[in-house]
Amino acid sequence: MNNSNPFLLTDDQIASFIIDGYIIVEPELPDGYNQEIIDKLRAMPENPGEHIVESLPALNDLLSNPTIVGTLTSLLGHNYKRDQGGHIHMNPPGTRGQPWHQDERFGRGHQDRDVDDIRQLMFMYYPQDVEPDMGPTVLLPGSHRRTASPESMVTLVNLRGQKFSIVKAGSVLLTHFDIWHAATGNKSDRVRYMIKFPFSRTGENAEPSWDHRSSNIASVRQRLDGEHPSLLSRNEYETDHTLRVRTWNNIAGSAVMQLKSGEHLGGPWPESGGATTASRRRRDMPQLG
Ligand SMILES: O=C(O)CCC(=O)C(=O)O
Repeated sequence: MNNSNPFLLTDDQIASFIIDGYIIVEPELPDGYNQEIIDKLRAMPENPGEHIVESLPALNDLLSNPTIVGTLTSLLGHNYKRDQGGHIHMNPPGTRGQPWHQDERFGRGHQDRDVDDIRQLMFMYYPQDVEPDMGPTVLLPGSHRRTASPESMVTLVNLRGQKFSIVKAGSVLLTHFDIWHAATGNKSDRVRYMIKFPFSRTGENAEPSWDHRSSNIASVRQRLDGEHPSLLSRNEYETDHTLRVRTWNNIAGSAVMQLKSGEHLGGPWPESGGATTASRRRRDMPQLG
């Protein structure tokens, strides 16, 4: 692998993606590029459905941008591909927010998710600055390891730890396909556009496809083990941690890590008034800032 490509992600960025399920990149684009895309979007008589690139060939410049190629290669391997599908999400003033959801993969159903792997991503490009009142996308970090029925998600509103994609024009939000997300209501007087494409892995990595250094394994492991579990459910620490390490192992080829054995759960019986193993561990974990 060519580790000298400056556009590949680092081990630390891969660890963050495994933990949180998203990354925001700001590719360097020619002056006027984002405005050109907006002008063309405004001039479109109707939504072209999934024929986005045919209708807007200038998007090829974004898709071949070295930052985008480096990020997709890092997360999906050298032979990643853009899948059929995609959508131009236009969020005009006065639009109400969507319910939380995980996108559906054609033919796989809502319960079949990649909880311990990175096989498909969503690519979301924002051609204009997105201010808080313009209906940014909201997502829940870590939720890509949780499968939920669409019926149960429609009742959810604000979730602890949710993050809004309040971004500069030209930013691309790349998420694990299964992340919980939604468009929020646009309370401004400006249209918010977002162009979304799915991308997939086509083969298994023999070695990491990002800028990996074996000397970083210990610090990556510390982050996968120690960072706060998904905010959705604090009592699933063991599951969450195992799925993170399995995700690393599924994408890292030969650079595998050992899964923890069950032995760390042994030791002295709890004292009266003391804490259970799980709550002791939580106390030891860094607090959210
Ligand atoms: O428009 C947005 O911000 C997100 C919409 C979206 O991703 C969806 O409908 O699946």
